[in-house]
Amino acid sequence: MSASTQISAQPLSQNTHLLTWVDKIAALTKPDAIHWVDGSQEEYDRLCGQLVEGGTFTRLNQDLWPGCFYARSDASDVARVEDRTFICSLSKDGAGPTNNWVNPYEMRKKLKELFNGCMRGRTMYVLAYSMGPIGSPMSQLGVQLTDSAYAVVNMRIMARIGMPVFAEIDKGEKRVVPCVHSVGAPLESGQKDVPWPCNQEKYIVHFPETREIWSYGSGYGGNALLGKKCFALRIASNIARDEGWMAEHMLILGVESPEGEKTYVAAAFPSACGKTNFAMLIPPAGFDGWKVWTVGDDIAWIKPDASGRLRAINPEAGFFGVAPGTSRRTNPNAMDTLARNSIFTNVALTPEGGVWWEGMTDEPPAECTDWQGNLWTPEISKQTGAKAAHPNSRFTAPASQCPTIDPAWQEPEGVPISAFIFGGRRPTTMPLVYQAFNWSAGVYTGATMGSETTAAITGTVGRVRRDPMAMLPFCGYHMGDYFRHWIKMARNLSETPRIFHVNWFRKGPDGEFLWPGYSENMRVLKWIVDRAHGRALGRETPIGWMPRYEDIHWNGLYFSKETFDELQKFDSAAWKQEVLGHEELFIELHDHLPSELVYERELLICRI
Ligand code: TSX
Ligand code: MN
Repeated sequence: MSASTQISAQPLSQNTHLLTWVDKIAALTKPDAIHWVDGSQEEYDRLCGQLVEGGTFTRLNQDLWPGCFYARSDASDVARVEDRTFICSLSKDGAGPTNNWVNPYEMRKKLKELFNGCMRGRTMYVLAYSMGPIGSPMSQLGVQLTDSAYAVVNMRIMARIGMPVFAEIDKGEKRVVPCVHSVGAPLESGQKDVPWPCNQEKYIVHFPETREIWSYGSGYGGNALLGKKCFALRIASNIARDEGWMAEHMLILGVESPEGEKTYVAAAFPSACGKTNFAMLIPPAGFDGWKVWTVGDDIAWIKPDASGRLRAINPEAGFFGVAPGTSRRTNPNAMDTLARNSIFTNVALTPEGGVWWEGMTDEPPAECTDWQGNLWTPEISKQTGAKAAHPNSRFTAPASQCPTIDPAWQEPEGVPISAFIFGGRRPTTMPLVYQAFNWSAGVYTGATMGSETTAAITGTVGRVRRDPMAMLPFCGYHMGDYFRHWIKMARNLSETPRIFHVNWFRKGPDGEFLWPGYSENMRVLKWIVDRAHGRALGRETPIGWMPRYEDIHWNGLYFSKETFDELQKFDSAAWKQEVLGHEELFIELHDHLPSELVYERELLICRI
């Protein structure tokens, strides 16, 4: 029996592969203790208590925020690190020009150095998780070995974890994705820990062929909660390509008509477009009897069923949402969801033991402690520009608490998808909504989508950044091959979902938004649903089908035909510029680009 086995607390699995691997990683990382995570409420409470004692967590005022905790990260560990994210496929060409590639043999050598003794003085948690409902044929299993209790308690909200997952693993029917995570901050004996241990050197590493994830140096979000971006998108996109399904960076919502007809759509938007707000949309005045149901706000796994229809599951169990801008006015459903049993990271702490962030209320608190632990007041902010909450501060909240969570959100077979929606933040050129002519034209639309850069992303405002299908940072293989996979998916379908492009952010000559957005997006959604069922009219334009003014349900809103026409205007000169912009990405991917997309581009050029 090895030394590591002796310090193991009770293993919760009999799977010999798993036991051997846990021993092997423990021998490498040398933790002081091993804790098999059972996933119970008692264990969660105990871990949160330990995080409070260690200074990572602050227990919020339980009268105001029942079951809620607050954490501040190290100031250098506040977001995903794309330049430290690696796809280590056997061939460089497999990863493509838009991913960082390192030879897997070189990377394994490097990881061995990094992880050697990296958990000294800490506990290694054995965290079994299921992405998707336990037992669903579309679900996938993972085990994350981590020295971060913060990662464990967040993962308990974001995924199904613990005993039922070990039971699933022990059935031996499904492959398990091994994930190793360390904050990279070993403790010498007697050394006092810090509230947010991490390492300046960060590595987020994926091995697509062996389906492995290794993450080093960060405790934050997508770097540390390995079920989310690392597994459910980067590794799952590889599995999906091999098995004929799709792992997409998409929200899923269901539209219910007054007659009780339910239509599900999946939508991809780049960051800062209000994806979570759209996933939790509340219909406006004039839509009595209509309801929008939330299935997921970030990731969709989509697969053809036996009858050739696409069905989707949300592989997650919670929302890891951007806090700033979330309010009673912009997203009351999110506010209700995060009101209890939630974890807040890098927002501001109020003197009453509550949380606050920019945009949460019209009136800021008279004073609070900002995300770095400093005094913040509106006056200080006016003088220095300091934000109370970090722009990428987050809430981690259980999906089950969302007032509009769909009754079918945990259906093992998923929900049927009738339409895909792509979108972006585009001040010009892009109309409010259009429908692509057919599947391959729709794939072209998704492949060329982009968004205006905001200061929060790049520091420069006003340039279009291409983010195909919102997957640029999340596709675990060559983007050109990914487009080909999209094109090929239609072959296995009896009925292809209709594909749409939306833009809530077009501006008029005065620089004002032309469209009120938010709840009013329901009017666009209704046209999309009606088109998907083949019962709404539109007119053919050079870029696709567009609603005429009279094709939109305007009850409850005064919106002039003049403004609508401006919102929907096809600007030939702007589109000539637009297709030139498409070329940038296409040149980069040219040797893997499916010919369908090359032809779609030619057709588009001829039409405009
Ligand atoms: O989330 C947004 N959505 C989708 C909602 C379902 N936002 C916020 C984006 C940042 C995350 C939006 N902002 C939307 C939108 O549809 N539209 C806009 C732009 C906008 C902002 C303010 C107004 C109008 C449009 N204000 C008034 O009309 C008063
Ligand atoms: Mn996302």
